[in-house]
Amino acid sequence: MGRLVVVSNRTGDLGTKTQTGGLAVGIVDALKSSGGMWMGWNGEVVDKPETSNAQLTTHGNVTSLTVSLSEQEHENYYLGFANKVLWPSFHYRLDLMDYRTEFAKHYAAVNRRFADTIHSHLRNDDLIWVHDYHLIPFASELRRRGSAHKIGFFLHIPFPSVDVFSAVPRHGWLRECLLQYDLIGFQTKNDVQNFCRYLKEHSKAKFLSPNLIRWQGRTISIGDFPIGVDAGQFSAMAHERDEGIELERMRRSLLKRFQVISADRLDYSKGLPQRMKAFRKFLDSYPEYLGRAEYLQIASPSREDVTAYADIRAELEQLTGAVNGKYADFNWAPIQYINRSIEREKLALLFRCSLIGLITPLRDGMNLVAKEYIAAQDAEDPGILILSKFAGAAEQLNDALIVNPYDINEVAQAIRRAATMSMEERRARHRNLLSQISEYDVQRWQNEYLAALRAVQTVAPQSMRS
Ligand code: GDG
Repeated sequence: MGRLVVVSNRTGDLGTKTQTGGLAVGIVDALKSSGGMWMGWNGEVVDKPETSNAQLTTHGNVTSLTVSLSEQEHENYYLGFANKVLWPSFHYRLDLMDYRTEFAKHYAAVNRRFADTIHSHLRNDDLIWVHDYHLIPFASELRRRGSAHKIGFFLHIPFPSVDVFSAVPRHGWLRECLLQYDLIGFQTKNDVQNFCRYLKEHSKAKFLSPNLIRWQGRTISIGDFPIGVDAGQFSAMAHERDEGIELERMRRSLLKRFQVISADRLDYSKGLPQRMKAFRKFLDSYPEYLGRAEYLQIASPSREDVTAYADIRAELEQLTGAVNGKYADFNWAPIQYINRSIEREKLALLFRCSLIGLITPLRDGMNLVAKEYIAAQDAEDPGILILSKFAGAAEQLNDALIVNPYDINEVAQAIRRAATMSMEERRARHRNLLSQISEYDVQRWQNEYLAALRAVQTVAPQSMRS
């Protein structure tokens, strides 16, 4: 079996024993089991990066290959094309899309530089797994250099409907680039459908079967591979400090209080203002919960150099102030809003002692927080997950209370329903949810993706049409 080569915008930390995110754990495990290389940006922005500046470090049988970005590349490739064009449009926010030709130029150039950097390090039998929207043109750049490797792509964010994708400038080019992969993986069946529908309407690709196409002499597989979490590890973290949790529980039950929790990167796709308004609506409609229900929103800072992110932050601060100003009392405030990242262990504990996990993105590829919230619960006294129907996770997690995040009343009603749900129903729902996330965990995600990539039939690459 050949090595695994992972390429992503940022690399994970191979040096530390405990990886912070579930995704990093999955990738590091896969890399260690077959030996391999992880390539990406090292997070540094420098004056003049060159291919020869790439850093190579080895940890056991895994090598990390990193490059830095120039100011211009960071501005145009990362903040520009990736986060002002692809991120908003793939999340159905065409209104926030800001396209400029230099964004696309640098996006292509950085992908070219990534391909140049890694090319001489590749072995013929390497299996290459490329991650996410930053690197769509990566395979086409490698093919241009004669690569006949099996190259797979996995999109972590949603693939939008035909009308939305075809509104993205250069979508035809993006399509041609995607079709240079051997396996194109998405989070959900809905994403696969959107992509296939787009191909049928906008390309001459021939469908050999629903998930297999023929294009320019090559065969390309398309599939859904819903990403999961390491449920056992997250649950263990949530149960580490039992004593503190019990005290917190007792305090809450004495005061007849309960906590609603959300944790997200502060991103406009996550539906934070709508969620706060739903909580306000819940308090307006059910004043008996004043003094009892607390909503804790952890919003870790993200992409602060992009204006749309600063705007959403200001809106949240204003909303928190307004709701607390109206309802807070000397010993209670309805909303606790934390605009910084907190330790993963603490997050797990907080999930465990919160009665309701309120996860209502307007769009999300999957949403790992929803799965982590389930993993953190006590089977005997589990909390309830309220989940947006527009999170990829909703395709699997039918036993959550599924809501339309745009419908403030519906979300407020769901909070009420959760607050009054019987223990029997809570346990039954949690049992089913836990078995879902345990069965479809992060290990299974990477096993199934890599098995599908190994199984693809490749033929010699064709040069791309411009
Ligand atoms: C993209 C897609 C897809 C959050 N706050 C803190 C913190 N987190 C952790 C969570 C979770 C991760 O960050 C967030 O993952 P999500 O999946 O919820 O969202 P994105 O970052 O948007 O991820 C998404 C994912 O890729 C994987 O494919 O599911 O749809 O958008 O693990 O726990 N972690 C710590 N402190 C925090 O304050 N330590």
